Amino acid sequence: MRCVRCRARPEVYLRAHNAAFCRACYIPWFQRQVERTLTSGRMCTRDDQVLVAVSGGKDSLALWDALVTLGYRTSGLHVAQGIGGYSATSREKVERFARDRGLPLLVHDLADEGLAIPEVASTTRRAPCSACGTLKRYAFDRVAHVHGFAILATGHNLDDEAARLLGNLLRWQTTHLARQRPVLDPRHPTQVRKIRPLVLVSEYETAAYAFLRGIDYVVEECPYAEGATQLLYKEALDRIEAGSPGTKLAFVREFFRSAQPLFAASEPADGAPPRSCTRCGMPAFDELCAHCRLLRVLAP
Ligand code: Q46
Ligand code: ZN
Repeated sequence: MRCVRCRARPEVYLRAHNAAFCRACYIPWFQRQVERTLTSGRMCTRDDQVLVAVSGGKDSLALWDALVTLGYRTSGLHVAQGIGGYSATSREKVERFARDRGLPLLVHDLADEGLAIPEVASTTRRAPCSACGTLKRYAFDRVAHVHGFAILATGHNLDDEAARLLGNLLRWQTTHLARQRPVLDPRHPTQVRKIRPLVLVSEYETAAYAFLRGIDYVVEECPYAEGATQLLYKEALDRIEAGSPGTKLAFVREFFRSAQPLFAASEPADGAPPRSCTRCGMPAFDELCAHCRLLRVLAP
């Protein structure tokens, strides 16, 4: 097989698209996929200021790189989780990426607030990923709100989205299915629009892009990632994809196109909108938001 664009020797083979690309043609192909998702989902325009959540992994750094190359106005946000060497390396990669390209970066270090994930998890007896999810989501909204951003982009890719969809379907979580979409508009004055411009590019495609663009990203996984249920779903989907290339893309794309609107229509207005946390003013479904409830357990 030759590069489908220029017939040169290919470096990237995409079975899902029945295509191969040389380096020079793959990079713009990937960026076009991202641009298409941005425009078809009406995610943002080049006039918007987009805050990009960057963990230091390949997906978020590839996303930031693609957005900058496509001419979007961006700043990075790194939430450091205080997970030993993993967090230190992640922060270093993000800071170097921003510095080398002269891009603005905000760093929010949970350890500075006494909220390093390992300590929070052991004191509250919560699973580390559950505590991490609560603290990260809060930090994203809070930092974006305080710094006046209206849009937050995250690097969730097709594999993440497919695994999430499979998990939601296996348990028929209709409320979650109604809210699983690549653009989530704010439902509270302190919330920002959340966008996922990589939802239609696979983890392999993103890794190939990061590699060909020379992006230096953190390769090691978070030590708490192992054993997550999502990984089981990803493995199952990988096996299906190997036997039937393109299934993941069709699964997610057709869900967004046909099924998700039906779930959304059956859950009018996505349930009751959040109210304001009495302690911090951020979105809450109770008197306190999930973040402040966690703080109350830490310091009753
Ligand atoms: S960083 Fe946090 Fe992930 Fe680590 S503790 Fe779990 S949720 S696995 S994306
Ligand atoms: Zn609160």
